[in-house]
Amino acid sequence: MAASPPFASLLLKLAAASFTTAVAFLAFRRHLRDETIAALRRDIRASLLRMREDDAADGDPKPNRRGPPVVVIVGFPAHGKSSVVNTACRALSGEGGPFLARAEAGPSGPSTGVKTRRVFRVAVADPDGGRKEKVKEADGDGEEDDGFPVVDLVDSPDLPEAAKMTQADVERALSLVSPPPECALLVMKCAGPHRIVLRKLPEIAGVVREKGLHLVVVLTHKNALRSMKEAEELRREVALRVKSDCVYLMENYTATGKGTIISNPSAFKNSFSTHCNILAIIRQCIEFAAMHRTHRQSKAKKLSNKTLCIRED
Ligand SMILES: Nc1nc2c(ncn2[C@@H]2O[C@H](COP(=O)(O)OP(=O)(O)OP(=O)(O)O)[C@@H](O)[C@H]2O)c(=O)[nH]1
Ligand SMILES: [Mg+2]
Repeated sequence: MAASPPFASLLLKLAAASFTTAVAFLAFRRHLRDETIAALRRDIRASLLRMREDDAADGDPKPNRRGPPVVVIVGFPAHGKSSVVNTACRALSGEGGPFLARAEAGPSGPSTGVKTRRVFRVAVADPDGGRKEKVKEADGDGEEDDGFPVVDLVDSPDLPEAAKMTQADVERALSLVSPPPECALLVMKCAGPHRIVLRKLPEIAGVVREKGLHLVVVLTHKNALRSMKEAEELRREVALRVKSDCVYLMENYTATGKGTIISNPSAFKNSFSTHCNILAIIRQCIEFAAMHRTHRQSKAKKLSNKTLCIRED
């Protein structure tokens, strides 16, 4: 039976109203998401600028200045260290469009990746201003990028396979970095067998703490987990083993995903969850780096005061 004209027009109006509501809801959600990302970037920029001001106020001659905070990325082979660098570069510099890899990520499976330490100096885009951001490989001399708040991400050579790893390997991975790291980011993948890796976590966390550094853990390949419950259980177990709540789950941006330059450049879309996670991780690392710096400075001051007292005596 055909609907009568008033009833049909009512249906049409209802459909139009529902469509408008859905569009408004999507636009509002998009706005909220953009605001969240912008707020995270603003926080990161503010922390970096504060660190730079403190550094300048310290009055040290230039050679003693620390420069940008240094975050070392450590982990077992092919767990996603280089991909974390690439994801961080994309999110921090506010990039859109096709995927652009800065760090060389190897194929999945046995590690074939970079065996030398590489430092990536990443400038953080200003969410409220122009897009003058850039990423470059740093020469490690502590020089600031002119005017941009920057952070140094060190893609370190991997640790040996978990079964063969010793404390000395972790120490070596941390001490190879120059200038010395101010925070450590441990990368571990959720996919595949990880019992042996989990067993090694307390050892790694112990060495990192002995070096006076804070540890942040990122669990990559998040999409390989079947449920939220599984993800939460893994997160809790890792947090327990490393004795820290700073454990994040994340799906990296990778060159093998859909929408890369080769497959379909226009199809690569930023993910809200990946952006949020990596920015939260970097913000945490910078906060830890700032704490580490303050602690070192106050220790150095105490030491110099003591020396002065001894000389006066
Ligand atoms: N699905 C998925 N793949 C990832 C993720 N992170 C990394 N990969 C893939 O895992 C493989 C290894 O990643 P890399 O970033 O090269 O890992 P790595 O730790 O730097 O490896 P080595 O330097 O060789 O030890 C690559 O094929 C990446 O594309 C992730 O979160 N999800
Ligand atoms: Mg690598």
